[in-house]
Amino acid sequence: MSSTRHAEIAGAGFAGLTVATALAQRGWSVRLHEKGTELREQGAGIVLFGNSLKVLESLGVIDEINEGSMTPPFYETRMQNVIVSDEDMPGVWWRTLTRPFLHKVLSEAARHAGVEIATGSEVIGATESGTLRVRGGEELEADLVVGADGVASAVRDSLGIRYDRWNAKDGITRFLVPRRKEDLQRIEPDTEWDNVIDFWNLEPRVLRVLYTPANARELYIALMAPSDDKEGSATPTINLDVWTSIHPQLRPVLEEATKIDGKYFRYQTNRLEQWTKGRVALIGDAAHAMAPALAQGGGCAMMNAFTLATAATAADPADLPDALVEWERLERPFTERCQDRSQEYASTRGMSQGGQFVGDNLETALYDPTDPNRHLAQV
Ligand code: FAD
Ligand code: 5PR
Repeated sequence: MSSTRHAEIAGAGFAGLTVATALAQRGWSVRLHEKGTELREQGAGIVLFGNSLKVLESLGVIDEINEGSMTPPFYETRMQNVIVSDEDMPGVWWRTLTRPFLHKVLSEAARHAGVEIATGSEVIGATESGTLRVRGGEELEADLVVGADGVASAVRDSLGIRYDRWNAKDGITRFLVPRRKEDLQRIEPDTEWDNVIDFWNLEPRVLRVLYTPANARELYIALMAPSDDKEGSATPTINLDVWTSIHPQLRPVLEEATKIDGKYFRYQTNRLEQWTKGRVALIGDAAHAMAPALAQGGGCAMMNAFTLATAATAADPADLPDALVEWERLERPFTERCQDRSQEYASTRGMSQGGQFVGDNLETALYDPTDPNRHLAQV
């Protein structure tokens, strides 16, 4: 009889790839189902903090991540183009990068760890006894089933797990464009164009540009507007006249954005009654979608993916359902406090006052999911 434990995972986003790799590295046989016909991430840029960077370090990919990412000198916040804060976050590990790059590094790590990746494989549900159902009728049995299938999770909904949902009034359209640093410098020579710059504008209308250099060549820009602003939320092509009328110094990169089809996303927070049922665990946006204000949705997805893998590995296979309940009890409060803080910022637009990377707001960024003693003070 083989003692190898087996996991079936739905969804090859940052959560699914992380848990798959961490389990395979711990001796599990792992199959990862992705409904897309190829493995790829369509998003633009992402900011990661120590909590997820520690996970990437433990997965053995941090050197590669470092080579393809950067730490901007400051996280700058401007209101009506006046600087209200420049934060260098002493003691906080943070990197900016592109999503396609992070996805590629994680996909390669998963393959290297021996994860079997099934693309074009759509999961339609799961059962608490530990089966995953795939479109076409296949029922796959596993010791552990993971729903990492995003905000519209079929695994979650098939188990009848209920949840509350909050939508913010604002939403965002995101692009990856060339840096155009020399052109920007010609327009505003005194600006440090390697900074993250959060260009807030509330009057005469709410139009905000979050400017995030992701490496030497690529810039992530996120254009935020209320969902009832037809011009500000226009896609697939942004309204260049409207955006340059408020942010004229960003013209070179806004022009680049007009060449790309954009998609407007509204912020959403989901709170589930439970993250686990029997042998099934939910992670990432399937379990805890959050507003992006503190840039921790992906970070929490990766840290919960990693701690799920370590908790499941430490468990006696017969007691896995209890171990999952205990994992949720210990880990969930950290994510929920982050969700609450992010939701509060999103609904008050409080980030426009700057200075947010201090005190309790850094709890998630400073959390170390790879430290086995992390709960000693809490339990
Ligand atoms: P997803 O990325 O949604 O991946 C789910 C995967 O499952 C996809 O590949 C999908 O195709 C697949 N799938 C779905 N259904 C099925 C099915 N039925 N069967 C098989 N496969 C399926 N986070 C940060 O940490 N830092 C940031 O700076 C940041 N910025 C953000 C900005 C915005 C505007 C938004 C909206 C979010 C931001 N986030 C950020 C959050 C982050 O993007 C998400 O939390 C993270 O990508 C969630 O990862 P996931 O793997 O859970 O889900
Ligand atoms: N931070 C990041 C981000 O992408 C967004 C926000 C904050 C990295 C939105 O895209 O506040 O909306 C935000």
